[in-house]
Amino acid sequence: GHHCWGYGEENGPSDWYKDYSLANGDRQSPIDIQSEQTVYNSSLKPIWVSYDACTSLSICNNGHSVMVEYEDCDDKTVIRGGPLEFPYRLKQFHFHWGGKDSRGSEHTVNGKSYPGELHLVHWNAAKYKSFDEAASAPDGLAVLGVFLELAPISLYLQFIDLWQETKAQFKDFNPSGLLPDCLDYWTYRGSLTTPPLHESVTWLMLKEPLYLSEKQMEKFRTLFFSGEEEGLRTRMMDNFRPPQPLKGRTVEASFR
Ligand code: 1SD
Ligand code: ZN
Repeated sequence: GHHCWGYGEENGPSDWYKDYSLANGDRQSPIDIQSEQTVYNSSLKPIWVSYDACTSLSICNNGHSVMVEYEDCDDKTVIRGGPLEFPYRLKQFHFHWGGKDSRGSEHTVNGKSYPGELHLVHWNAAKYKSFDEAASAPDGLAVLGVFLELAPISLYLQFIDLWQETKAQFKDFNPSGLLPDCLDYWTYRGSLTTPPLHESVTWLMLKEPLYLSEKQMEKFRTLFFSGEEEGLRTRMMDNFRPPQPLKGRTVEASFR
């Protein structure tokens, strides 16, 4: 495991267990959300997102995705509520997407894939000293997941022209514009969907998708996976892990 995991024929999700035995663990992500098997929990609170005072730092292609990072030195930018006992600070957001619109999301709903999925990654700074410490703790992270769905008209994505850069300054991007109006969600205890696959994530998957145009979906597919020589560079797409076994876990719904 010399950081050589990826999404290719030889280093893709079905090979990850060789370097990361947690790949076969008991609370792995993503999963297929079978809506009939989810359990409505009336005591689940609404998700409360406070992103207004956020400070975005940079946008980068990390070789696996495109990611926007945030300043996370205080509790100005947090998510609360839902099943969460503490406020969780926003660290970064990134995307997963397919080479075709028929695939790309990590979670699926009743077996249906969406063209992509947005992950807003937050950490528990009330209990842990750093993001890295939280990332391997059972209640360390909370990831808010939003499906990407196709629509003829869509919102303006400011960052879409910047992200070819390896790393670019990227100020004043408030990610609340990436959230749908309705914050109904499913929640369950899972893992990072990329190595090291730590079982540290409380997942909050929104029922409502974020709508993007076909043109915007195409824009994702113009990125390259990094670390390869010029001419051999392959387009970044299909950077998703398929659903993993539920292994007895319950998925709770905040809505009926
Ligand atoms: O894929 C991301 C990975 O890039 C990193 O952000 C990690 C958190 O350290 O989270 C995973 S994911 O589970 O949010 N896909
Ligand atoms: Zn992700």
